Amino acid sequence: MLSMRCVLLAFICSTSSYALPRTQSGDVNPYRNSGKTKGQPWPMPLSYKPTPTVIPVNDIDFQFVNLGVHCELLTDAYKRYADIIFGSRSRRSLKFKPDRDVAGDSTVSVLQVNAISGCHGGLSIDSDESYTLSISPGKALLTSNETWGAIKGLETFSQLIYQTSSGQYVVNATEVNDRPRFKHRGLLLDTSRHYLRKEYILQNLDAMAQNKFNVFHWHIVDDQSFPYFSQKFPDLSGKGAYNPETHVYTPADITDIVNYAWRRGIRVMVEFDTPGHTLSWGYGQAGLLTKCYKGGKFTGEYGPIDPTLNTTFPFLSQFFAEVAQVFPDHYIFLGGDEVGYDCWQSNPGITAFMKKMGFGDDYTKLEQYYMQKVLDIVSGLKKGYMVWQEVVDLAKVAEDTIVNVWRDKWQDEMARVTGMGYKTLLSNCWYLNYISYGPDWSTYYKCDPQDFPGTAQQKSLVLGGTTTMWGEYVDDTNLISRFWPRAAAVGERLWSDASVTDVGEAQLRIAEHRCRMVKRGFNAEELIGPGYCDVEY
Ligand code: CP6
Repeated sequence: MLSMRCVLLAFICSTSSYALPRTQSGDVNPYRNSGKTKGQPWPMPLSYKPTPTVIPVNDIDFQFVNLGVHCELLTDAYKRYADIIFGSRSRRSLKFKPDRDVAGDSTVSVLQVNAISGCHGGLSIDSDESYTLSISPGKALLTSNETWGAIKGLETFSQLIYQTSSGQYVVNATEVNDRPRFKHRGLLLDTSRHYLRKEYILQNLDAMAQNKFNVFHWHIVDDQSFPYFSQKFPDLSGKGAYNPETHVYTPADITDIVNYAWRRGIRVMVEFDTPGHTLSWGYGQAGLLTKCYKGGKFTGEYGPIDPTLNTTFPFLSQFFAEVAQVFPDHYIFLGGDEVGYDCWQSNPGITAFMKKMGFGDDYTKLEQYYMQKVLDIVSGLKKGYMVWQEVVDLAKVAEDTIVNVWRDKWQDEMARVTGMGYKTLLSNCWYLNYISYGPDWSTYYKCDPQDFPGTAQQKSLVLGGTTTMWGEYVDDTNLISRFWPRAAAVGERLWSDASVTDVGEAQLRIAEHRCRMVKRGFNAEELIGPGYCDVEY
């Protein structure tokens, strides 16, 4: 009896105990994949109604047919998904020959796509990502209000198709009606602690698309290096990058990344974190950072940006004007976290400024003075901004500011920040740069950003969250495997309905989803425990 349960729940048995399931000699290996989870989507759609009817899919000359708007965004996506579903054309050598048990004139050879609008429309936090998918014998139809919904629906369609043991592509007759729970489903990459090459950033965008993330939060510079190539201030990367030739992102690189993301319905939101976390700015921009003093003497060390010099804000105005042009998204992330006061306190010029301004010895007032000026600069550029949580305690930020909670005791912080009336994002429970032995994905899965004490009004201010990969111990060699498939757990939490919380059910699906990622070429690591994927390497 126990062995039968373990045949059906092979993954669960293997996870909870790490012991081999008990079997009788002569039984088949209980780890063998039952195939029951094939063709199930991740993240779970709002409404997903599969039926047992298995329909053959014609992989030889499968076509996408436009019923709605027509544009390159869609034709590009059709080409991409044809390759994802069936492998690249050159590798498709099998003649389409339906298995006997799935044969008939029910074959699906076409996906009709009816996207009503949005071809040239911008991608924003208010873009409509909803879609419906209807698959029945002989007919498959995808509908959406905007092209962005169609892009999401194509991803789901690609996941519903699977191969039988003989290699035949099939899909179950299914009805899907889907839209995200949260508008902002972000993923943060840190390209300062380690430089990440463009090809890995692009690959990560593909993984994001497969998991329906829609914001790439690009923490592009920090204390350790400045890889952003500024046209107005080339010395910033010239002196502040790890290598000014090879370890920089040029305007052309950034355009490539923004366009690649856009085609997948992903916004690129850049972060320039100030006034702390800015040591690398100092090499190429003399006089920007605070000089630290000891015993009346300059120590040779630098602190946060110096808000008291009359060169600081003209520089920042010009710098952010450029950034606003290079990055088309409406939002710029302005950081504002972890500002230490020691260096400011040591500097005689700053002491004099504090006196003149009547700040007493309250350095939060100086931080507030700085932050307010930066926020005003960016508002003046007609951009919106997001900030780390510290900032709302300092400055009068614009009403529509989006605040990212990252510190511990996140439930209290979410209650506090939404209580102040701000739109809020959560990151604290999704630091995927932390690793531990065993299936830790379920802790990410269980964290719900609306799970804090507050009114319905407060909960409605939660726009979603961002999973992070702070880069101290991550470079090109382990970026993908450290993020994936664990980030998929966050992807489902942010996309699927709040009622989708069954870890046992999710475990079967995420194991299959991880295999699907491996099949698409991602080095997505094992996350459940012993087992295997039906994948041709
Ligand atoms: N870098 C920057 C970081 C962190 C932050 N800002 C960070 C520190 C500790 C944890 C998580 C993130 N590495 N610029 C804070 C937002 Cl636990």
